[in-house]
Amino acid sequence: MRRLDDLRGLPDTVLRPAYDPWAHGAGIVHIGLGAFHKAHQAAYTDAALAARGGDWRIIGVSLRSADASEALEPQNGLYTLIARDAEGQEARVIGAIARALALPRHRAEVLQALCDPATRIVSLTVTEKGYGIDRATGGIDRTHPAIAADLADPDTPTGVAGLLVWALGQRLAARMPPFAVLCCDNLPDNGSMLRRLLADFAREAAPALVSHIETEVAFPATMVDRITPAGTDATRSLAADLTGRQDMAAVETERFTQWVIEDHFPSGRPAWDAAGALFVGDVAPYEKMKLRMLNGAHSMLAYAGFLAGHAHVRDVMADAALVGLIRRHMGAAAATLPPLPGIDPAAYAEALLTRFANPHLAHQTYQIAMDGTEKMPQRIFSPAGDAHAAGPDLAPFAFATAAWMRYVLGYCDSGQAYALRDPREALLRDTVAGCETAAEIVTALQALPGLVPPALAADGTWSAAVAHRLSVMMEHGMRAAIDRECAA
Ligand code: CS2
Repeated sequence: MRRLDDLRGLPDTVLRPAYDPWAHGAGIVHIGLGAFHKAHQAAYTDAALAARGGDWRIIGVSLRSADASEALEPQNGLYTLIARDAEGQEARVIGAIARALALPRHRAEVLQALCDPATRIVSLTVTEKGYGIDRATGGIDRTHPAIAADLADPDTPTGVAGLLVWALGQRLAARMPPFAVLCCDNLPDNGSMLRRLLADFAREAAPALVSHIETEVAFPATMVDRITPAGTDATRSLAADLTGRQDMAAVETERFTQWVIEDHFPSGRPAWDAAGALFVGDVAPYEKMKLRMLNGAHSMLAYAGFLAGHAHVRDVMADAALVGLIRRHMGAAAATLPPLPGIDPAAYAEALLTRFANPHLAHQTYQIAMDGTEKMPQRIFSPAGDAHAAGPDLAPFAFATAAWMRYVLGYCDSGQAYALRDPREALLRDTVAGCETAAEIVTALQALPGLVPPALAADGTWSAAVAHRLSVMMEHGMRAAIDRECAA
């Protein structure tokens, strides 16, 4: 079968770019060329190019793996995006990606793209752990491998902070305007978070750049949303069936998509609004709602579901007791949020339940469970802290916290072991190794810096509520713990 490398001869059922991709230059460097970017920002950019044109194609960069580059470069950046839910399906070839580079292989090209005056935006999806943020201070985490390497050798950058600070320095020296830095990861206040990180890195690596970063570089905040599992062989064979082409870069996602962006792009931006993105003055309330309701429920159901034997989110949604707990969790999370004009939290929660139940998405609970120490603070611990300060019922957060702690033990109820896949895996394992009781585990894990808000961890009622649930999970298994929690 021919490889998908041009737009000719595709079946009529497949949508294709309503513009000539090769007639448009690149204006964005995107770091983190994974499935999520291909299903989200690249799709919005593709639609924006079709609607309004502009030199806004994307130079994609992977910091480590060459997989995305090897899949996309032979296809001239083209790939099939398959969006499915119970209501329907759409296959669309995306033309927004101009190049797919891997830093270890294409270092000179990546650095050149970052310093190119045509590059007006650098966007990122490197996952929470990709940045190297110290959760306790908001500054750099010196134990993060890329931060450590780039502080030692700032002229050969390998990580986000190192690359961006280096490139901003080159541009400033050449009297070229900075690019806007657009963080598209699920982190609270992601724009200011990244600004703080870069300024802190520069304080050591390039002190003359600190005030430039703090005052002259734009870091618009965003809330991104589209549930996109990692692509599999099944994705690629579905794409081949739909397009009649071999497509090594195909992505499957849901039909729902949402992007809320702070409109602060001094050197311009694609017409993402024409593609359905919402531009607002303050993204924070949207980000908080999504992190606490969608991602918070996701993490809770991933730990509880994985340990109850559910491989995928859609299987969890066939477990009535767990669905009850997910609904309860979303209600508790919604109670910690400020009202958002035009958004009804109850309707948002119901829509999330429908999205989670999407029968076509093979979204693994084990995938969502990974990187817990990077996800739990903003998804569970910080809303729990707010709920604690305000006084309402903490049971949903205590259950979610206990489920994560049970997962950290690293073995299923059957005794079978699994990898935690957390950047602090070794620390977590050491922390719980000497503990004998659930209460000891709770105390030890809550004492790790930057995770649970200290005022919450210090409250004996909270810790007892978590420890009680964890002991049920350890003694009677996750299934029984879910059923008991539901009956309570
Ligand atoms: C998920 C998210 O893997 C995870 O932790 O909660 O990737 C989630 O699917 C997206 O944020 C949805 O927009």
